[in-house]
Amino acid sequence: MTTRIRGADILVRALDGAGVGKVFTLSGNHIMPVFDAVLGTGLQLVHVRHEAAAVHMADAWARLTGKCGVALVTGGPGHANAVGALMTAQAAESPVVLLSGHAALRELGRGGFQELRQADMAAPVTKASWTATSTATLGADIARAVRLATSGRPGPVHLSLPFDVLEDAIADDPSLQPPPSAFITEPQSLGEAGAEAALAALAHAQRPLILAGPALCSASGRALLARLGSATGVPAVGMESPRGINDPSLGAFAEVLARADLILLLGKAHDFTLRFADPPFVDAACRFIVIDPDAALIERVAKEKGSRLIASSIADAAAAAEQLVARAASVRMLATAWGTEVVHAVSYRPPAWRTLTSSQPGKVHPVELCRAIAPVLEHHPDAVLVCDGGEIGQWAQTLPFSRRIINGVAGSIGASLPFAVAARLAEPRAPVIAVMGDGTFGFHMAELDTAVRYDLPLVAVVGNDATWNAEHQIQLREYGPNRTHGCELLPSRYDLVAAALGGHGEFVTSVGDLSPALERAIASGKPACVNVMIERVAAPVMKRV
Ligand SMILES: Cc1ncc(C[n+]2csc(CCOP(=O)(O)OP(=O)(O)O)c2C)c(N)n1
Repeated sequence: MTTRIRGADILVRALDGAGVGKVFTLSGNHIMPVFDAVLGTGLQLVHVRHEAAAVHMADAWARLTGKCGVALVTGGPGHANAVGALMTAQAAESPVVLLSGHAALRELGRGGFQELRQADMAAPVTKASWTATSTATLGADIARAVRLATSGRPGPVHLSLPFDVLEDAIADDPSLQPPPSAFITEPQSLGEAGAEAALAALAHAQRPLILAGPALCSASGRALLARLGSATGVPAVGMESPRGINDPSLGAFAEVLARADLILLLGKAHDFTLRFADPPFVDAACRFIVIDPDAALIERVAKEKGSRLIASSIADAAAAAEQLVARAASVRMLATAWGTEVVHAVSYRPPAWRTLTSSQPGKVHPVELCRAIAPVLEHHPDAVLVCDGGEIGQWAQTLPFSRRIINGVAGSIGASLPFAVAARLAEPRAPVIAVMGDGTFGFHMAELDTAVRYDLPLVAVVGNDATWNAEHQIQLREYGPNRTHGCELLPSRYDLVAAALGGHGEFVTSVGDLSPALERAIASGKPACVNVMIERVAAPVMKRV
């Protein structure tokens, strides 16, 4: 007798086969067959309080584990809620698959429940976006989605799942499950000639720089960049912030960038983060090499820089970096003193910060906040630091710590609590510290409930200035102190929100109370909020002169 199998079971089997592990989800009519199919399998559902949070969690999971992150949401409004969060994953080059329930194929055009052109809606924020058309090909759809998300420049992929495609049962057959090879693609390799050309050009430059994009800004990506830097003698810098060359993590990097005579863009988009590599940010005579998985991004540099683009190759950034490391020994680099100069610039932090104290009673300066967090990170190299929010997120990014997740090039605030929940799942032992603004905390505060339900201790450190301060600072600068409005918040007790949801709360108004409060929050073993009243100051600007 032939066994019959539902589309939902084929889907779950394929996800299991992909080694996905966890699926971040929020229930809904269209996807209940999938919830049912998960029972008794190796997949774990993590059910959350907002669909965007499910995507943010899948994103953070992917960034920390290097595996594909999967979010599963219901059709129509559930899908619409999830789509916005894909932009953050896209700009962070994070491999995420968004699976959304969908009106049944047999109801389309007839006014089906929550019928929506979902694939069209997700298309601009994904590498590929489509709707499944048959039960028999669902396994192949999943393999394609995972393969696309994780290959080339990693990024999000969307697949809509019509209800009848999930519900229909067909005769089971081994061919319904794609082979392991269907989930992966061989990396695009740099090739001997491409590697030699890049290394030779770097060796002859006086002040070369290698710039990498977000895909190489994970802890392992940064370790690879460090190896690339020492193998070639050319400083290799990862860029993942919307503040680009002024990212406070990069210290006084803008000063050395302006003096570079050759820039190798290694999977780093030529874009606003580099101020389009125009003078005075980049020298008018600076030459470029581009190694990138996307021909369109190479084309962009050719158009922008003309003959100053001296070499280019289509290749995946990580694979290319490994190939450059392997071949670097054969090349004599001239750039050692320059390399030291770049390292000093990037690690620069104003000396005055060591002793800076708040001048406002009842408030802590963001520098003091970072000084209190630094020892926790030093004692726990496996900790995860999450930085989010406007100005306070920039201060937190000055902490020199590579196992971190920031909101990223999309410049979207609000993901930090979902990020922290996923970080705790990826790192069950060391502390997860998420620094965010008070405005930011409000986006996904209900995810503290998710953390409580799944017993995931994390520490949300809220820099509470009762303001959407980044925008307030723009008003101050551009329109003057008499025209600031529409950016005020209340000095709310977010710590009590955490306590009300079953977590731990700390309220801090003086620097002396900060470290003990952090320690108590970590020791509580609960999801915690340390609500710190801070001064309303602008993000740091790192100028050495
Ligand atoms: C999704 C999204 N909405 C709005 C903005 C614009 N924005 C950037 S920073 C910011 C203020 C953030 O306030 P808060 O989290 O309190 O941090 P602060 O700037 O006060 O340190 C806003 C509204 C954005 N970047 N992303």
